[in-house]
Amino acid sequence: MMAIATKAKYQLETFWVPEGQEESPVYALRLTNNTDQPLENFTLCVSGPARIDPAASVEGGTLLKRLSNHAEFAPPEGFVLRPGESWTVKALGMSYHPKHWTDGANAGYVVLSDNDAVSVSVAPTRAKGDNAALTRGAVIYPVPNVAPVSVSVVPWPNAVSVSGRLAPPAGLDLRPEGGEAAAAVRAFKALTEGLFPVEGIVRPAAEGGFPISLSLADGFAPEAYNVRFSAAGVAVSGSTRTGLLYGLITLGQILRGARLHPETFLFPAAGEIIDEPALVWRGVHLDVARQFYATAEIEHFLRILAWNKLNRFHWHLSDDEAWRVEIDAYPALTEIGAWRGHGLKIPPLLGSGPQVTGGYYSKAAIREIVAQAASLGIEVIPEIDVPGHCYAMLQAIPDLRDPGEVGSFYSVQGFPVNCINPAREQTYRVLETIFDELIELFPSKIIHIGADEVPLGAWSGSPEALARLRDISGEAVAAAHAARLNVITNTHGADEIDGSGAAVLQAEFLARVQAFLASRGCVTGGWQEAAHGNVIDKGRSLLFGWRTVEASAALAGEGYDMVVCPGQVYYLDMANSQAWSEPGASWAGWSDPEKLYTFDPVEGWSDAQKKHLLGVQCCIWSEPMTDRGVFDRLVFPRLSALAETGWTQPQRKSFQRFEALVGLMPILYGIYAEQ
Ligand code: TNX
Repeated sequence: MMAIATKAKYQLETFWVPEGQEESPVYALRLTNNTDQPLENFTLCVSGPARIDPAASVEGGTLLKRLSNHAEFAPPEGFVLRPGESWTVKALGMSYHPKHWTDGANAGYVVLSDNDAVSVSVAPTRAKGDNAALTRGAVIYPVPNVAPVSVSVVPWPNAVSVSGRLAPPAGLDLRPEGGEAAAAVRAFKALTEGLFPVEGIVRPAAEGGFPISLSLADGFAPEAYNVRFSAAGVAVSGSTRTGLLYGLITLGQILRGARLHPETFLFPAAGEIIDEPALVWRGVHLDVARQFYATAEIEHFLRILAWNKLNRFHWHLSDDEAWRVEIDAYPALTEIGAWRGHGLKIPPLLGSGPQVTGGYYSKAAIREIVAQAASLGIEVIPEIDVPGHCYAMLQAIPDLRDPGEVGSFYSVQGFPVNCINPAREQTYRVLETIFDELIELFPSKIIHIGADEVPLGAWSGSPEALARLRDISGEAVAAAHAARLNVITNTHGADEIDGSGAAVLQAEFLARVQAFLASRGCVTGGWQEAAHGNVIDKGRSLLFGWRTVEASAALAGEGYDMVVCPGQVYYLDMANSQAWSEPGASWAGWSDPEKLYTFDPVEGWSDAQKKHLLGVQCCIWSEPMTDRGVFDRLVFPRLSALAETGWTQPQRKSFQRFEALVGLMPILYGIYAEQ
């Protein structure tokens, strides 16, 4: 392992000169030498969302290496960077233009002639002509003195008829009847202790707890509940443990509102809340490949999901940038695939610096997380993204590529040859072993296999794949596909591959993988591209519609069960506004909390199509999440807005009410914007 010096005496600043300025659009990187020694025989490596793509040209230096957003630049031959001086290298003609301060390089280092890496301090990318202060941290939603409702509950329940006002009790003295009620109490106690450790929400009568009886009753839908208030105590009922837990969460929220904001909210003396969710699937997807989140972070995040009555955690465990789940049969997947760093098979990407960074979830950690989720009414759906998005997997198991493959194709994120090969028996052997291990770990009957963003040119240089394509579709299709080799696509968004040779090969692959999963009693989850070729069994699949609501409706019309998660509103890596000063991406659009809240996920759907609607989901892709203050700003309160869309009947939604209540909802890292 090479030494990594940590004293950052070199400084990197990056600039974006947008269209309309005096020069043509330019992405400039300026390195300054703040040491007292000249710097020579060096290169500069950077990573961060911005990619120097093949359409770009470089001035002031040479681009030595590029892997997605990792780039290595060399200064001109013989160049010496003297103390106090700067060197600028520029990229022109980039097909993606940075639009937000998190778009540019957010890590950098200098590599010296002995291969030592020296960290460089990096300032956020500035856009020329824009001096607005850069924002991070969640926007604060102050609780108003007068709110449109008297009790604080998010997502808003479907029937609230409460009256009277009690002095807010100090806490809740929970008195379960029966085993399921006792389990709901245990889960609620752990939940509130985790989220609000010093509030003592659950407390015995001796400490001022107000009596709450809790019992199972017949006649409720699976997640439905009823909370009945009286001056002597509260009764919570439901037909399941989760229903009871949800009743307690509603009660806990009412208690917090009344205790923390007594001028605005009350604790009722009479009346009841009768509640059930509008949609079965109220999901959150988290990409842990682009950035790693430790078990502690995942567990706390799950608590926040439960507090929002969100019930599906779609865990994106692999991608080009990393593989995050321990697989006994293939230890290389995590030994190699879970780590990035200078000199490793996966270089620093997306803001990870020269040091070794990353991690993976051991099987023990996953079991703990899955059990915690189950206790909170959350089903965990694992995703292994295949056959595309497999760069990390292929570093660990190169056998999944045709050894005779020549040339290259690039994914939309700029990874070369990142697809495992559908024409190899080895591919299925390895995947089936991996899926068997996942099935053993995850009780969910849904295994998500990704299937998104396979490039148009995938496998066009693989003799094995071309032979297979010839067998399925004939010589002409195979020849047309072979002609795609080395043709650069994907420079203005993900390729549409429907009808192409890549789609035919992917369809073959998916049909086979799905048949395997079905033989294990599992439903195949996939992004909407899994429908290409119309080969997967609709009765045993669930698709995630990330493009438009119309495209999701059309797939529902074809008979696919759908979860709706359109990128332009439900992708929480998209910025809150178009401003440069906002963090996040905006290739799919942008949405502030109100836009997300008021968005109708089934606009224009027919009744027949709605029969195939399972629910809604927000997706947290992690490319811009190098900074946890960015995470909080992007995810909250939009996560709660999605939760209310999933839970509350459309006619009962009100953004004005949501705005007044959402300030009481917890956020993951507790980082708020400076006021
Ligand atoms: C598209 S939409 C992706 C992800 C990226 C995301 C960034 C889809 C299924 N794939 O690989 O992380 O955009 O917004």
